Amino acid sequence: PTITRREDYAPPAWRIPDISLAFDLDADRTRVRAVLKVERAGDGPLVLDGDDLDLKSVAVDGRVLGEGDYTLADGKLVIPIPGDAATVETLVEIAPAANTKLMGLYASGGNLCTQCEAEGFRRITFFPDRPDVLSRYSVELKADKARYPVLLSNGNPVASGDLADGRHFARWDDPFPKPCYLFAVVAGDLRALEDSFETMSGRHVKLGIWVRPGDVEKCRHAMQALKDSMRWDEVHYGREYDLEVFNIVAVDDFNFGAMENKGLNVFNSKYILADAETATDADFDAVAAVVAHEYFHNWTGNRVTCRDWFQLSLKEGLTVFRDQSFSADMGSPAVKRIEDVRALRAAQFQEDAGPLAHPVRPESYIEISNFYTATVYNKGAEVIRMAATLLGPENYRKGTDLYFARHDGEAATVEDWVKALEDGGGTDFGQFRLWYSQAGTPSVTADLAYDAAAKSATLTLAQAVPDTPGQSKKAPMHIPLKIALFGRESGSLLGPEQLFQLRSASATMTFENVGEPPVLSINRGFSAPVTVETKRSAADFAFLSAHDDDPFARYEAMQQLMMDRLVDAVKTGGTDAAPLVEAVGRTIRNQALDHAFIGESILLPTETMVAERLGANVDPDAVHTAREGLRRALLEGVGRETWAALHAGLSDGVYDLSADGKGRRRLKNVALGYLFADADDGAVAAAEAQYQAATNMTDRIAALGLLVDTDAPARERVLQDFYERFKGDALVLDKWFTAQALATGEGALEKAIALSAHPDFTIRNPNRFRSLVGALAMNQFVFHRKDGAGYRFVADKLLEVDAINPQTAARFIAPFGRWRRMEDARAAMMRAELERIVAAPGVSRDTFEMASKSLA
Ligand code: B3K
Ligand code: ZN
Repeated sequence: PTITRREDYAPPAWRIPDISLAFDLDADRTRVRAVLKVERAGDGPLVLDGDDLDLKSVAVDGRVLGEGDYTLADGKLVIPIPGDAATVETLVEIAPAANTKLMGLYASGGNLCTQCEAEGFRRITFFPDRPDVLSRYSVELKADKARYPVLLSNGNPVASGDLADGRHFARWDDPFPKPCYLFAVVAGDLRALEDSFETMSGRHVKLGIWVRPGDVEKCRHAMQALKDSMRWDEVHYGREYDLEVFNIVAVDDFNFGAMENKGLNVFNSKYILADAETATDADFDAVAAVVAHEYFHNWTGNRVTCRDWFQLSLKEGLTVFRDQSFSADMGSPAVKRIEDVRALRAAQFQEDAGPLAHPVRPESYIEISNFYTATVYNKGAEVIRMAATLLGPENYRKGTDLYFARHDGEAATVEDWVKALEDGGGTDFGQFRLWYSQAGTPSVTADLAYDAAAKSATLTLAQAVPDTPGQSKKAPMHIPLKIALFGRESGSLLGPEQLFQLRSASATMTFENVGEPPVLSINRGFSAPVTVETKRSAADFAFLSAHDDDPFARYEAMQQLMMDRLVDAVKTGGTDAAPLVEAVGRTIRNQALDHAFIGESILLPTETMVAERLGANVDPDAVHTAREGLRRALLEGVGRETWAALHAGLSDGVYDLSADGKGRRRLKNVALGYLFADADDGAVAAAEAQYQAATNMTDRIAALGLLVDTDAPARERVLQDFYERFKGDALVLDKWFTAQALATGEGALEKAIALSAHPDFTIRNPNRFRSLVGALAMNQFVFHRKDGAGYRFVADKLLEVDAINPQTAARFIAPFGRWRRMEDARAAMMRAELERIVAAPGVSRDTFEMASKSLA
């Protein structure tokens, strides 16, 4: 397969300032007429990309070309054009209903919709499918009015009306030049939740969220999030919305979360539809975060777009940072930071430590769809967060203002972004740029020495960046570390927090007037995406978990305490949980802490996190045993009555979506989880009672998620009940599959495999596929079952879906890529599955790239 390299970038030879598209829409056969105004910008013929298009005719300046006048091979339509400008017209036919890749124009639930990023536009018409070709679009849609009463595209609506034979049309103009990956069309039987927004300059924008007729009421949370994001972007970045309308459409069949098409976002319905009965608190938060993310792309992605796909983090890292900041402002910043760091560690740290590690700005790819990764998105966001920390709020804002002023209407690079921050913020990011080019999670070691006589403390810091595929011998990074010392005796802060910039391989930092033995608090707020190794003891972590005033650091101390216990239990069978039990007990009794924070900090690290920490020769059974053992030790140690009282005290039946309401449910369900550690009759009864009495999905699914792990009769009762209640609701049925795929009890794998034959299971819907197969691959204990049956099942399903939808399939390679960390027998079986996948006849380039790199 061909490799695309960053260093090979060349500007386009032709500009296309204008394009008009006319669609004759039909699920089986859609005709697309494209008229391109082309202007020469370099040498050579006009080269247009096309994939799976049935070309009917090509004309240049009104003259229809014969077969000898152009060439069409390997997805390229090459048209020699003698002069410097021309009008090129093509007519193609496409088959949306047969499009199982869900890229280009496809059918979902009887409606038609598009997905073009990254390279889907070429499946709609012939065009230079690259983000640095920006055009003004004018679009005409024609379709049967009864089947497709709603016709939407980008930009502003300019005309609509009836045609003969029960058909109708709509015309849309988008005045803002855009790359083709932001193009969208939707046709279907949809209803809108409508609203409006007055922008900061007093313009009125018509808002619509389009869904199935029965789902309109489930769009209220998304609509509020949209209006909140529009205001937030004005206040925090000075960015105003620019069209007369903003539409969102929710579809059930979608390869990922959502898409920021100009003025017409298309969403996976999972990130729009929400009400108390069907969506958890986490679902509500995800809806708001994704709505905000896609809205924020209007400036970071659309008005300023990417020059080439190696610059992807320019829009994605920045937009993730913006949506994280928005969610923090709308809810609890401390809890949001904890959740974001947990997600980063679970996905990105693993990626950075494995065979698929790559820099935030990658150097090469086979298939760009494989690079929508946690590194590009989440580490990219951390890099911008560090830049903002180093600049401070005012200078960061000067930098972003300059970025928009300089690059509005352009296709920019990561370098343009960093330069704007430097020039606007008045700093030098020379060394800081390494965050974009060097892969791997830096590790920082910190050693604190105290001289009681001199009343001084010395902190010795050192950094190292691990080797990653294709990169070794790395230069030291520019790492902003927020640091503070606490007095062991007084329990209070010894001087203000400091921002230390670690820029060399090692450095020291001295603290004067330290009148008592200090305890180190480092990387507060998770100021840098690094791992920190210190010689701090269990007592130090217990101390910090009680005294640190930085919520993240306090959370982190408890997590370290737990992680150290778990690692010790796996390695030596050690069982001394006393300091941890004491710390957890103290935390849950602390009235000054909010419920959500307590819930997060007393949650045990996942089995996957423990495996990652062990690093090598992992036996997932031993990890499971150790973690379950610690869970029971906390049940007994803190006391069953304490957990039961905590659970009961928070079960007051009040439901609202305030931060406090969500926090109460969070802690209540964490308490139920501990009560369930030995799944005795009392715990099973409590969980079943909660399931039955639940007034909302958060409480109901939490109880179900515990009950699936028992073989008590309650298990089948609640599963059956849940199915009957929600079988008509695809998103909720996904939860039913997921809960079972995450179970770890007797015969869990056989039960999951049996579910793949359930009439409601299908590999055609990505959400459903992920709900079962994706969840199973995340279930470390079961996926890694000793006999290799988990690997076999996931690999079989992955290959099955690869034949129809490569993008969805390729995502499931990563769990196999962890083979190097496993004990020998499992490692060999995982490798064997990867080899089978690489050698499978007809394997997609998406899956081939991921699997072959995972073997290396
Ligand atoms: N930009 C899209 C992601 C497209 C993924 C293509 N494989 C959604 C987002 O990040 O906002
Ligand atoms: Zn995005």
